[in-house]
Amino acid sequence: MTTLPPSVPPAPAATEVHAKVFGATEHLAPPPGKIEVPAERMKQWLHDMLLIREFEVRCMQAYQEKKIGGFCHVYIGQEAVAVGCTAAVEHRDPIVTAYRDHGHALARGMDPKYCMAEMFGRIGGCAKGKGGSMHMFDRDNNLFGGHGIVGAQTPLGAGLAFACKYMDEVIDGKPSSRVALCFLGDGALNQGAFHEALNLAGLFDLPVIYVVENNGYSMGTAIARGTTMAHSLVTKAAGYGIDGYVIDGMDVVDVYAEMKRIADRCRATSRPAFVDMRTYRFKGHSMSDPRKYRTKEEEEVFEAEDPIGKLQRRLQAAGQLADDEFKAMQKAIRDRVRDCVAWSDASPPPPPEELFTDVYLEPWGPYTGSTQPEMNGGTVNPAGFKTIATKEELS
Ligand SMILES: Cc1ncc(C[n+]2csc(CCOP(=O)(O)OP(=O)(O)O)c2C)c(N)n1
Ligand SMILES: [Mg+2]
Repeated sequence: MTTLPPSVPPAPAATEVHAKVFGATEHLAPPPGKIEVPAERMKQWLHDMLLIREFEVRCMQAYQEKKIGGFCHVYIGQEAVAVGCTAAVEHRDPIVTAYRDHGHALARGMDPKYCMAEMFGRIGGCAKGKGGSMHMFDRDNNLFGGHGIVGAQTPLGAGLAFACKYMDEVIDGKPSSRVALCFLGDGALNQGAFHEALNLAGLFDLPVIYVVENNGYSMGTAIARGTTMAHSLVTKAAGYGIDGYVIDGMDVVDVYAEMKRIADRCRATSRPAFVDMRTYRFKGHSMSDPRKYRTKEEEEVFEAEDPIGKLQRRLQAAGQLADDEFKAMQKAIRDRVRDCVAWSDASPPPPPEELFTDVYLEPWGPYTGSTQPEMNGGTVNPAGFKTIATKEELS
């Protein structure tokens, strides 16, 4: 088995509040050295984080207006994680995530109108309105969901890495060249599936990075109340022979710099990695959470670390972002998301026929029919959905 050098040594915790939320002894690693990121690239990240923030604010409004039903978990506060991580890998590298997935879809490049229509349960959505908030899926952008069962995506992350490695090495006869990113919440750490996935990833040398979006809470349960070794999650990965890292998920430049280093190594060695990404969700778990399990003071400490404000100030201090330019960026994003809402409002709900497509309807399965969403170039044709395989063709 390949031996890897240990991760960067820990630095002191930022404040007592951080220590209270994440534990006292395992702290943030400093960036490995100065990394040059062109201002234009940082501005793109600022834009992408603002787009996610605005999208989520409009989702919350639409939810209040009952345009969005079911569950809705917004990503506000965690934007730097999806944006920094996707920037650190290549577009052909697959990504899979949990149910707090709108940010990942947008960061990966899904047109926000398809994402919003999916939220609204409309035929124009990325899954034709049949998946909803927790099931964003975009094959062209190598996003393999959006998964509602806590931890369900962790074996899928191992499977995606296995498939990529198999295709590269066995089918194409070349070295393994892709890295899978598997995001999970801190709550998923206690699922059996997570441990089975890590065991196989370690055993089979799978190029997958498990990124724990550690926001300190699993619904209303503080991490230390429900998880052993909460102060040092990397020890869980060590048990499977997997290298672990702790990253400040509130700073997109740090996220990018650290993740780039980890992803490059994962790609070169075809070995898995584990990341304790320290972040914070500014809103409740879902739309019906009064947040009684944490204090206002604690929220204020993390709100002061808002990843958007942090990058904005950094660019402004460097003379790279004029006030007018920032305002114009904000306005363009507001207009764009408003258009997405209007587009989604105008999109019809899926017709009854769609109940019988994309499902394991017949015992001889897998599909009795499927239509492509508009996002994938399909024509939405409620009257005549197309059969892609018949029973006779399959037998
Ligand atoms: C197997 C399973 N058990 C319970 C639930 C209910 N549930 C939904 S979200 C959640 C908390 C998960 O928290 P975490 O993984 O930290 O993600 P976060 O919400 O913080 O992003 C739970 C218990 C579920 N969806 N699946
Ligand atoms: Mg959590």
